[in-house]
Amino acid sequence: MANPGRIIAGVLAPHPPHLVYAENPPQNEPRSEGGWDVLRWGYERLRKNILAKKPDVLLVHSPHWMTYVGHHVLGLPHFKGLSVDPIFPHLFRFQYDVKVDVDLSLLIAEEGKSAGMTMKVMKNPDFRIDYGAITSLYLTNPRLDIPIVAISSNNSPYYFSNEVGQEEMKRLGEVTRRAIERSGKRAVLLASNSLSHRHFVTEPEIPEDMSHEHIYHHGQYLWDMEVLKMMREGRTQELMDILPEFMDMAAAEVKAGALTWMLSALGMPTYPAEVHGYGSVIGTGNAVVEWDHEKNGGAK
Ligand code: 2X7
Ligand code: FE2
Repeated sequence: MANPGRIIAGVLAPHPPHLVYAENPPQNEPRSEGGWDVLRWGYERLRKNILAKKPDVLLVHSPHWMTYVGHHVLGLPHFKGLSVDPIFPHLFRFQYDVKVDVDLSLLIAEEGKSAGMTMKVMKNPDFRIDYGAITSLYLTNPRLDIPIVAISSNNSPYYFSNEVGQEEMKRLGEVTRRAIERSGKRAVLLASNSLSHRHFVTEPEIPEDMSHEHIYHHGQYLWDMEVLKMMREGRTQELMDILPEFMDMAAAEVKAGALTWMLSALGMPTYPAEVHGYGSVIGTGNAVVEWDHEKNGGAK
């Protein structure tokens, strides 16, 4: 067999569209005066590490592509269009043009089916990729020139329970790892999730006016810090155990499953993760966190 594929890094890659808006890329229509700098510097540091590894493919699991029946993957080689945040269309109207690693998408669908899961391959050429996926992908690789695999968030945590949803995402993580091994590719996994998710309901006149930006309340901050401590100390199994409580107490966006999917694919790493940045966006807690799987011996 040729070289088996491997996961070279996992990333907690939050997707507030505000971070793209603040960067003023030519693909995004609205213009800004900046903002949320510490988080954006965190992405800058992450990007240096990730791009130096020369990944073949970036996989992203996003809560804003929610599917009620099973897990969906993109199944056409090329998607181009306008991604719009329905809540913040005045901040994010982004023209994207991405290539998809269809071979890997199909392997994930095949492995999922073999494991008894419901999988669907998205072949609608007019399908609009959600802003969560595009934001995490853009902030990790602004050139958007590395092929992607986008995976939907199955609704099970909301329809059934946190625990049922988490078990489903763990299985999806194992399936994804097996598919990557078969693919022969060097893969980076992006878990497109914020942490605590209580947010403001009134936007300042200037959205990037940082005098209005702070965590929603102290309890949300304490939860975020506890979770980040566990990541930095390599206590991911313990993190999995408290995650359902975190979801309820902090309305955490990890409920949608991306973090569980990614850590499961990595085999619940025990080495320390690196936190590149933490900051609030409309009051929600967001951290850019990297698991360097290759450096830590996770990718043989
Ligand atoms: O989707 C989001 C998010 N997760 C966090 C903050 C702001 C906007 O959108
Ligand atoms: Fe979100």
